[in-house]
Amino acid sequence: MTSSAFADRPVKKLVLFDVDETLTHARRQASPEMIETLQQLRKKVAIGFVGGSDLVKISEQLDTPSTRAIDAFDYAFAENGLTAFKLGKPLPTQSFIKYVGEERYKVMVKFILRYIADLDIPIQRGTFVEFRNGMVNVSPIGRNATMQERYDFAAYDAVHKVREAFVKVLREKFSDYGLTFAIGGQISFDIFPTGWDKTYCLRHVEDENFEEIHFFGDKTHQGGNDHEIFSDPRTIGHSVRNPQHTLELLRELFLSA
Ligand code: M1P
Repeated sequence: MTSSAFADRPVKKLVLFDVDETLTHARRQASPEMIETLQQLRKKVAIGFVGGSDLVKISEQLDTPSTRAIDAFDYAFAENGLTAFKLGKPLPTQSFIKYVGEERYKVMVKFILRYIADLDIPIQRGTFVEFRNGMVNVSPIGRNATMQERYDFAAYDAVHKVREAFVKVLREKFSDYGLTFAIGGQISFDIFPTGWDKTYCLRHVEDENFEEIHFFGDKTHQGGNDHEIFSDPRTIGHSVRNPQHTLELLRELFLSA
């Protein structure tokens, strides 16, 4: 039995979505077609997003002029669910720095900044480390790269594996920290306590006893930041190529009847 929170939904299922390249193109806004399809879907089932980004960035992508993302979805999970809302109301949270501790964090962040300083890549910009509530995001090019610089870095990284080499070093050097290093987007990777991947958000939905929990994501391969929740026994995983593919699957699986 689900609680009365979703009594108006005829189907007692929850459908969760990754954001970048699943609901929207990377760091872009959702298309009107996607917004409309999600509204239709929400009449049948409960829906939620679970992104690695912080809420500010996800809101830029999923807010519309009339509705905030945290109101348009039943569950809004930023930073893998470390920032969480149910029906527009905040849920309890934990923090990365409390888990790691100031002293250990200082050792790691100094190592990261030195490593970045020694990188020889075509261009570097600014904001190489973004400290968030539930994770730290590290970007070798810097987070304030322009859109074009992002695409160029992603292409360069696909060949030169800058991020892969970086996380390999970090995994070895800080193997006793209990942390996961996950490459999720185009220009960066995330560092969070092991277990605080996207499966973290599932603890916030347990009380609803949904008959099924579906998850749609594009980085579902081993090492991708959708992998754990995609392959978790509590979810039915769907691997998508892009937002258009998500729309096709939603129509086929939920909206055709
Ligand atoms: O797709 C999720 C990722 O989105 C951003 O990655 P990037 O800026 O590298 O494209 C980041 O917010 C990252 O934390 C997140 O996992």
